[in-house]
Amino acid sequence: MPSPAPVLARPTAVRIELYEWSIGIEPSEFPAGRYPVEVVNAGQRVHSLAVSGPGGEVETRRLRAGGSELLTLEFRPGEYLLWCPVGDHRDYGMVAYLTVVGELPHPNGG
Ligand SMILES: [Cu+2]
Repeated sequence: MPSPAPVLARPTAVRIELYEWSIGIEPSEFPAGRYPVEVVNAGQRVHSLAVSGPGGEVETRRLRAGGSELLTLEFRPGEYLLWCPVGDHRDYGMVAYLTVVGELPHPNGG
């Protein structure tokens, strides 16, 4: 018997770190739902974060080194693209993907 597919844990929050020159996401794969997203500039330069996916597109303000912004995003199933829209940072490697699986929970919890 094949073992059942692992069930991804529902995170309490998603943490995204920006630095030169990449983007760290923890976790980078999780079930659909609405989560707080903490975006932290862990680098030395000014960065910001743009997120594009099935739910639309959002962008943080520009964050100085050490700055952060808390977003609450509704993640729908599918692939999300994340990048830093400051200057040419995306070309330098500040681009990442995350995967959202499953279905959105029913609004009434059913
Ligand atoms: Cu940047």
